[in-house]
Amino acid sequence: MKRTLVLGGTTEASALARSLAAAGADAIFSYAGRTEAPVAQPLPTRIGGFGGVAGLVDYLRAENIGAVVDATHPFAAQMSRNAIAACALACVPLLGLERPAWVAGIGDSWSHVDSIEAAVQALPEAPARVFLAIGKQNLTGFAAKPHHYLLRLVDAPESPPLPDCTVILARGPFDAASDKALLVQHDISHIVAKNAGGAGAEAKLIAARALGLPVILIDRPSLPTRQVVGAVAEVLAWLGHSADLGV
Ligand code: 3Y8
Ligand code: NAP
Repeated sequence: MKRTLVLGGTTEASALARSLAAAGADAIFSYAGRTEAPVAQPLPTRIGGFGGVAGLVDYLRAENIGAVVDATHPFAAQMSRNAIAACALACVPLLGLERPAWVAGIGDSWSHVDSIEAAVQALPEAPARVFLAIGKQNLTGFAAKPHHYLLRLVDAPESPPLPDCTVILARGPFDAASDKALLVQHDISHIVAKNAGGAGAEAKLIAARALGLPVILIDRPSLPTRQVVGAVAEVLAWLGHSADLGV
């Protein structure tokens, strides 16, 4: 019996895991191991990198994987690129489960930048109070600007990531009311975020709209062409076409 490998780490991946478990599918869920205690999944779970493309090819063969669903975050570009290469080499079907990028609506004051460095440049020169909701990777560049930073991280950092910052620990998904209260409580003037899409990270943008705050949004990296769907039901249908997957 062929197994399905789910590359996880997002709200959509967790929803897919619940559907696959309910369908009695033979599937395994994969985390990178970026957080100390990731949310438990209702599927057998592996944690840690595969060891690049070659390691993933070996894994696909050794575990008799018949299909891969890449439900990783849009900014997990290296994992997605590796999955495209490894599935091509191992001749294993690959499907991306991806949420659409956010699009500004009425009342939004967003500026789009194409990198973390461009986000730093887009911040004002005069001191501001910035909600940096981009996790704990790639923070050092923001020290170049004299701002107070509010950081929301999943795990406590070993040392303060920036000279003038407040760290709060939270895993999300988040809600707009709480994020609005957070922005007011910390007297935030600017928000920096990744264009992650999805509902789990959108709360801060809804809160920013309500408060009329500017948002600097970092574009998601581009990926090589691959088959992509936007809903769990489409993944289940795709897996259903491979009858031997038993889904
Ligand atoms: C380890 C698994 C679920 C998944 C929940 C989603 C929603 C909450 C929003 C903010 C933004 C941020 C960050 C964020 C969100 C969901 C989703 C999402 C953003 C967990 C998880 C893992 C990670 C890794 C972590 C990164 C960091 C990014 C925090 C689990 C909770 C900022 C991305 O400490 C670190 O090194 C953290 C690293 C990659 C980005 C970064 O560069 O630092 N996610 N997030 C996954 C693994 O090991 O494979 O711990 O349970 C998953 C979720 N994070 O099941 O409901 O689907 O987007 N995660 C961003 O979008 O900007 C927080 O605060 O508003
Ligand atoms: P990345 O930069 O694209 O990947 C770096 C390396 O981490 C990969 O080459 C792979 O290692 C390993 N890896 C990544 N995702 C994996 C997975 N699901 N299972 C097994 N190994 C994985 O990844 P990232 O941006 O650090 O994201 C790591 C995890 O956090 C992913 O699960 C992602 O969905 C989740 N996440 C990321 C963000 C974000 O902003 N980046 C936001 C929310 C959630 P090997 O090369 O050794 O195989």
